[in-house]
Amino acid sequence: MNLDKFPRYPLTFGPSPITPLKRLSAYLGGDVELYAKREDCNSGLAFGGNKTRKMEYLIPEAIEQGCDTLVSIGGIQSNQTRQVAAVAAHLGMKCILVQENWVDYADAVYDRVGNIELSRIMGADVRLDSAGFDIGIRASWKSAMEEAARDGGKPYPIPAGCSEHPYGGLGFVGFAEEVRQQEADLGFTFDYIVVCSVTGSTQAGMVVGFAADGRARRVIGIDASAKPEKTKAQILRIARHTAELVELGQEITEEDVVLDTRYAHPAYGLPNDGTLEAIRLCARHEGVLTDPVYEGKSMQGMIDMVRNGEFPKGSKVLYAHLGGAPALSAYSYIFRNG
Ligand code: 1AC
Repeated sequence: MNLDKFPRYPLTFGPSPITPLKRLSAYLGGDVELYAKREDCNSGLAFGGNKTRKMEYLIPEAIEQGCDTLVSIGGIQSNQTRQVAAVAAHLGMKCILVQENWVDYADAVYDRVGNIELSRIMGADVRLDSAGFDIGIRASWKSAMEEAARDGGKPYPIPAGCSEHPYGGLGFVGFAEEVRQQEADLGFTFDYIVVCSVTGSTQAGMVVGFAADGRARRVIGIDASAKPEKTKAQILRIARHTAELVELGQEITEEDVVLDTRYAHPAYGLPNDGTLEAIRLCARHEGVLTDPVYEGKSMQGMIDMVRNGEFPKGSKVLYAHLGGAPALSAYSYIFRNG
């Protein structure tokens, strides 16, 4: 496997920390040891997150092409768009963000606080669009690109979640390499890696990265899109493409993409009772914040699987915290009593 041939522009602090979730593990019976890899504090750029790691492999091309405007898309409370706004500000570029109405949720300040507030503070040109949830390439995003070019700019396209970008999977191949180095220091290896999936390139990169040591199927994706067929197909497609890019030397099969569909209900961006219980449990046992859109659902999945005995006794499970917590204030009504 050869990831090093791709240029990388540093946007993160370096390897993100791995911390034990000791009190949560004990609360759940102590048969499974839970750890978290903290992509939610991987960078000083507006709290960082998984997309900041991915952009390290996109930005060299944007710079090389002389681009002056990053153009991206997501839902109103998109983490992707907040991280693109931060990277653009950091590099002295302009930023256009199309923010679609992906979530049928009406907290009074949903479009004013959290991620979208931060993007506006960082100077992004935020454009609200009434279109609903879809992880594919969108007409509104293409026209934002065309408009930027018509205005004399040189736009660089960064699709939702960085996922449809040809290099969108590389960052999380690097994540797997990083985990292997950290495992050498820790003196043990993780049996399972739990990750939230929506647009797919985070899990796709991990599948490729962990395929290198036979652990592709130990990456347990927790679907949060509530449209799992599309998400799974996208993960597989991106993983296969990424495997070719890094010369993995083995085929990625459908069975290598494990996507658990039990926790996404009722819809993308909307928590169920189990999501809220998981958010509170993790916050109250560990002081670690997760959100109703992404990490609350993967936390819910991991907790439920421990409770059901789905991880063999003695397993070490690594939870990938991708950094969705800045959306929490947009759900303030749900948490008005804690
Ligand atoms: C859905 C890509 C996604 C975001 O934050 O916009 N994770």
